[in-house]
Amino acid sequence: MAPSTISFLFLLLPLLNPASAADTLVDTCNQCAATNPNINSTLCVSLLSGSVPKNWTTPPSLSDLGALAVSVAIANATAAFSAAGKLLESPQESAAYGKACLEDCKGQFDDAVSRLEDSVRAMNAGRIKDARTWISAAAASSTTCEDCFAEKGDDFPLKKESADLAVTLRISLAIAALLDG
Ligand SMILES: *C1O[C@H](CO)[C@@H](O)[C@H](O)[C@H]1NC(C)=O
Ligand SMILES: *[C@@H]1O[C@H](CO)[C@@H](O)[C@H](O)[C@H]1NC(C)=O
Ligand SMILES: *[C@@H]1O[C@H](CO)[C@@H](O)[C@H](O)[C@H]1NC(C)=O
Repeated sequence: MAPSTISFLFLLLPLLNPASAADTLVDTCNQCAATNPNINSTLCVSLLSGSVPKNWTTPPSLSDLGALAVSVAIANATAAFSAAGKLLESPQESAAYGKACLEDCKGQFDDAVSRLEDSVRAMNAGRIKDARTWISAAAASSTTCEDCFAEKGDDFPLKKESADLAVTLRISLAIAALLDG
C-alpha cells in the first residue's frame, strides 16, 4: 500500500468509529427484529431511546442495552400491578371481574417486577442464562394472570398493560439471546 493511501486511511479512522449510542441502539433493534418477526424494530428503537440515561457518553454495550430493555419492562410490569390494584379498589370493577383473579394478577405482576429486577442484576453480572430465566418467569406470571380470566370466560381487564409488557419482554429476551450467542 502506498504511504499516501495509509495516511488517507488514518484520516478516515475517526469517521469509521461506530459513533453514537443511537447507532448501537438501531443496530441492536434490527438484530432483534431479524431473530424474532414479532419484534418491530422501529418500536424497539423508540422504546429504548426514550429511556437512555443522559449520562451515557460512550456507545452502550449490549448488556447495557439488555438491562435498559428490562428496566422498561419493569415500568410496564409496575403499571400492570398498579392497574390491578386500581380495579380491586373499585367495588364495581372488582365485583364485575371477581376479586380472586384481580388479586392473583396483582400478586403475579408484583412477582414479575421482582423477577425483572433479578434479571437486571444478573445481566449486569454477566449471568445471561439467569437473566433469560427471570425474563421468562415474568412472562409466565403475566400469562397466569390472563389465564385466570380466560378460565372463567371473562374479558381480560388488563389486556393493554399485559400486551405492553409482552412487547418489552420480547425485546428484552431477544437482546439477552444476542448476549448469550
Ligand atoms: C410500556 O410498554 C409500552 C410498549 O410496549 C409503552 O408504550 C408504554 O408506555 C410502556 N410504559 C408504561 C409505564 O406503561
Ligand atoms: C412498527 O412500529 C411503528 C411505531 O410504533 C409503527 O408506526 C409501525 O406501523 C409498526 N410496524 C408494524 C409492521 O407493525
Ligand atoms: C449514570 O447515572 C446513573 C444513575 O445516576 C449511575 O448509576 C451510573 O453509574 C451513571 N453511569 C455513568 C456511565 O456515569
